[in-house]
Amino acid sequence: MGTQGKVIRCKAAILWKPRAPLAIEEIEVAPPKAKEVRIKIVATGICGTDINSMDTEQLSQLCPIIMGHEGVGIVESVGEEVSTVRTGDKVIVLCLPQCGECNTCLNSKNNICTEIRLSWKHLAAEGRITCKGKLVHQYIATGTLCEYTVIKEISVAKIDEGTPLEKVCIIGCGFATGYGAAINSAKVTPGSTCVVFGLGGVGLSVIIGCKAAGAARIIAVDINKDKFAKARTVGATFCVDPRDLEKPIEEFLIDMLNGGADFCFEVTGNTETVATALGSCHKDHGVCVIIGSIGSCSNKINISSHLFFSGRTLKASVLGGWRTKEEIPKLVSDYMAKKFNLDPLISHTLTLSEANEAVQLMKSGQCIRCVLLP
Ligand code: PAD
Ligand code: ZN
Repeated sequence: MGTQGKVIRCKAAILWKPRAPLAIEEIEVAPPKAKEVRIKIVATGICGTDINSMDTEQLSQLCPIIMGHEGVGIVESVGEEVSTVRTGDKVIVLCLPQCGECNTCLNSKNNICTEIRLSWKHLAAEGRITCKGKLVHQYIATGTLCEYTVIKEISVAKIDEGTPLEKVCIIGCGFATGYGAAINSAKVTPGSTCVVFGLGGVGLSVIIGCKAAGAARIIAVDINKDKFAKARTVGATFCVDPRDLEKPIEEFLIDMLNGGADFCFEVTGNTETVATALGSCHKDHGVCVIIGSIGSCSNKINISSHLFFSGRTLKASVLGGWRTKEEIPKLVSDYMAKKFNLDPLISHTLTLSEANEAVQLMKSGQCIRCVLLP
């Protein structure tokens, strides 16, 4: 290939400061070093997490930063010691890495590889990407709103040759997160009742997971009624806007579901909705899973102690509990085997140059997932 070993100049959507629009800039992407992979990004989704983060002051010390973390592409070249992918492979970017060597990867049942610290620092391959002479960070150690990127081998997995990349990019975060929260984290049981708060791409994926697990009733809750039609398409049996009710939504749900839901999911990202979702669970056995990345890390969740004078469980879920490098490619294969449909989740398709339009579509609540093509 003509580009191997050379610096690639290409486009990226860069955030120079919080709350600013994304700037489409030329970046320089250096060749990958040991255990790194350079990827030609073919499609990338925009997630609610990108949108929320872009407006937080915490991102200011990381700017300039390439946003995006739901990416797929083709390996352009690999550094030394890379053994799991090679040039020409179709790959999915993993915003939660799996190193295969840390205590979590080797022993534990959870999926939080200790290399997640790269994600918190927003560094994938330090110093490999520059713009106007400045080092550029990569959001959640990925930064997929670009034409080429360099990331660690532990943050990328090979997927089937025949995969339509423009569809499966959203498996990289939104779909895997929601679907896995139902299947792996909550372990939704056949015949159960489920309530999903927040009907974005992640919440709708929770509904798909609840349905696949055999839930009998799936209640979809959002303050934007425009989301209800899609929720019904993917499996919701009842939709409700809490603002239309005369009593608090948890009281409404406890009455409707004979004491509360078996499983509730917080997928709005609001701290207040956590207590609401927990309070909507059945007091003796209800399980509440928090998925929404609850705003800033300094936020506190206010939960009345009476909610725990019984047997409720409150738990968190990161990237749907999947051990990413092993299991995300299997999810892609499941998509190819038609075990679930991603079409209802992709409401818009634009180009990388239209990244700001995609951000606005997400902010206005009109969009489930917008996939950006080069
Ligand atoms: P989104 O913005 O598309 O969807 C959020 C939905 O919540 C929208 O439909 C809103 O209208 C709705 N909503 C907002 N406030 C309320 C409220 N008070 N009551 C009911 N509904 C409300 O985002 P998304 O689906 O891409 O992501 C959802 C959250 O999940 C977001 O906080 C994101 O940061 C988080 C997330 N977590 C992980 C993880 O691994 N834990 C991964 C990916 C995304
Ligand atoms: Zn995401």
